[in-house]
Amino acid sequence: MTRNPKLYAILDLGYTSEENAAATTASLLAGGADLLQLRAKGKDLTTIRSVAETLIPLCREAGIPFILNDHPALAAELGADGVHIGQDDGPLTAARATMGPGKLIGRSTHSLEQARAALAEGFDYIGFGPLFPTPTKAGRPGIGLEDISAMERDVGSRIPAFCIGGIKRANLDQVLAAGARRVVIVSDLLTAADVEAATREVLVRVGSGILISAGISGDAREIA
Ligand code: TZP
Ligand code: MG
Repeated sequence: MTRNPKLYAILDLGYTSEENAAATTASLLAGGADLLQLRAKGKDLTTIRSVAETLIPLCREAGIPFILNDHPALAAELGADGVHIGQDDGPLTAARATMGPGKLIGRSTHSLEQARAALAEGFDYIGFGPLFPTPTKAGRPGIGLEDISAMERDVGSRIPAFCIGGIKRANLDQVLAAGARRVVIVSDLLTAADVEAATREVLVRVGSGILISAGISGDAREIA
């Protein structure tokens, strides 16, 4: 059944230790995260592989797609449900060829123009941001809230588009009021005293529960 993803959670090893990765992921999933990404900047492939192998069964059990940040070849080897790549990580066709059919391929976008380009290229979903400057992606300026409604109109109505970057429970209303319909929240969830409760709170606040046409697209519907 087609889902209407609202909250994309990222297990970022910059915030969560390898030892706590599985327990924290279990909390994100129990709280209702719709997708789960493993982000492990600066970690070697052996570490990423071993953490991923503990998270994938949790995601499978929850029926939630497991997405690897970067490393399409490792994502394919692990049998991940998708891979997330940045602006400098090459074209969709290369990632699609590596991953094979029926997998989710997402693109980070940092402007309305890049969001439109990712849609035109055929990505399954996008991240849009960072809305605000954030230590999780240090050195990148915030793009602000002004373009969210145009992005939702042009891109988010066609493929899932997740606003990202500096979003917290404390500013979530502002982001939603600007027109965001789906979000990624990293540090505010991973550093919450109760990760499961924080995740659930975000989901309730973002989700109207109304199915719309822009579900996960194509073959990937099956795993979403
Ligand atoms: N891409 C754009 S902003 C960002 C990524 C991975 C980090 C978001 O993390 P946080 O902690 O929710 O600001
Ligand atoms: Mg990348």
